[in-house]
Amino acid sequence: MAWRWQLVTILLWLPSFWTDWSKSSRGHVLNLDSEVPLSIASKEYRAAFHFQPPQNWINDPNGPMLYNGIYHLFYQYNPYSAQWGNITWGHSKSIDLINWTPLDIALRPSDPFDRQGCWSGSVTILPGDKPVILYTGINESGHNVQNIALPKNISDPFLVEWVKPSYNPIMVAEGVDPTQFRDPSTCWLGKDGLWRTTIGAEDFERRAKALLYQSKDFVQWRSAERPLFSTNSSSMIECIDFFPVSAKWKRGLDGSSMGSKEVKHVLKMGVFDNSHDYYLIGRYSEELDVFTPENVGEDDHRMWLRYDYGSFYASKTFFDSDKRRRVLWAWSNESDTISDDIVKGWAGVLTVPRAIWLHKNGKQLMQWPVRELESLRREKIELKDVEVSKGGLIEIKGVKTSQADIEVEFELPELEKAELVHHEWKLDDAQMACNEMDASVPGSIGPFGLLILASHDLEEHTAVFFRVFKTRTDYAVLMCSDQRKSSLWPELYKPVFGGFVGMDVKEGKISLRTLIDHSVIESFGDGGRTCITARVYPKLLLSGDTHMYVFNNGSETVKIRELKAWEMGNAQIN
Ligand code: DQQ
Repeated sequence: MAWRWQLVTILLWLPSFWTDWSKSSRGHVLNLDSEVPLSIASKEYRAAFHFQPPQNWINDPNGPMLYNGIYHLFYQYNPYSAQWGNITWGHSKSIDLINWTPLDIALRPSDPFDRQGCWSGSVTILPGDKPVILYTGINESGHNVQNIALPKNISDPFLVEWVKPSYNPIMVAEGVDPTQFRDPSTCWLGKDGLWRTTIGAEDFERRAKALLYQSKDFVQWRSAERPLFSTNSSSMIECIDFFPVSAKWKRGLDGSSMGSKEVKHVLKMGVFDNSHDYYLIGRYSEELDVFTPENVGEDDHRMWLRYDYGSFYASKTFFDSDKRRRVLWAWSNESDTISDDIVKGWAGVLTVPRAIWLHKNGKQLMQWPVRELESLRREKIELKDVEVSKGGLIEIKGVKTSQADIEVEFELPELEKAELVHHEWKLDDAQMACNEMDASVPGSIGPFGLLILASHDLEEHTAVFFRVFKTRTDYAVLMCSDQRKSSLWPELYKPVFGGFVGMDVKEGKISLRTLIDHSVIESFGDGGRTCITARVYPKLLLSGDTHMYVFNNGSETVKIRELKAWEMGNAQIN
């Protein structure tokens, strides 16, 4: 691979770049070859290395597993349209988590117990290497019931066909709203020989419950005396994921690992009302069969942690026993309109597979794209020790910036210079803080970061950046992904996302990795401590003239200690 140093263009900061974009034309861009007007339906918005089906609608990842050396991924899929509906389980296989081959649909609505849809669920591999699917069926009355499906031919290396035994459903709602009872988790085995699964539900007082079910044989299931967890702070919770993490090692644990001081548990819940995935870290008592979170108010979900502060929902992990790691996927929805999706003929992507582990502080999870993704890295450019002073804008040239992987480490100036936070709300609500203090609002240490998928005049750009504050007792680092100027197409959802990076800023540095894949911008702050995924549709993708800049709009100089940017190749996806 050619490793080369690139010249950088240092431009002056022009404040008008930030303000004048809205005056520009909103007309179609002409493709000079064909003279056909290009539109938001252009294939330029499809991803090159994020998982998506060849066409139509995808939502939740379901039942990821490694079976006989092959990774399988199932997903909520509408085979007929780019809108949610007619939900089946799509199925693909891979040997590296990056390149995927489509297989036949694994589950389709077919029986009274799933006539109206085969909704989310999980795979558990039973002793003797027997994979089993548990999934939610929507029955003829529109109720959520839990079903089982088994491979038709266990010696088929790709497990293409799945059968639904006639004894389905195996669990029906008891004491909870039968229309809000779904998404069985991967099962774990207790010391008592009973299998367990947890299922999200809403009771008649509109309180969320992670119900617990137990079974000796995977056929007869009974509801446990108590839920695994319940909370007043949310109504329905979806796609629960419950898994052990090592408090000592970065490596992942099998779902049934329990019973040691070094094992903590993660309970991840999708809050239906706001489509955010939250998680709690705590202890699972095998004796009582309950999960108790550590250090966090159970009854205020705004205090819970998030894997990702952007467009990221219905995530699911699995234990990769080959590489001894836990791998996470999530659904990232489009932020254009449904009518755009129908014209495009597709909607939804999955985030890149991320390894996930407990930070050594025991208080939060860390995430990082699996190493296999690096096989797609092509041309590389590097920068070292470049100062970016107030108003500095440095163009990163030499790689195709619409399909790239960028890692940058910033060296911070004296922390004493950080702005003092006067208004406490700024520390409560990161999204609000990013909203009020966008990249054009000057600060002291920051805003600094990347302008991504930017036009040369910055009329279009997505800003991913940091700002450091001084609080009464410490420092706080804010990470933002601001999509408000991401596109000149009208009628798109262009939110601002933000999260605090609970890092020790006294070390004097902060890193950012961003994966840019056409309409996907997936960012990892401080080595994967705070992540934000955004969906954007810049018009300039159609002309191919995309730019990327490092910027600093704070009064204090920050230094790019090292920046590496790789152009990314195309994965073979479905
Ligand atoms: N999506 C599925 C449900 C799940 C929801 C339906 C979460 O099973 O609760 O497609 O996105």
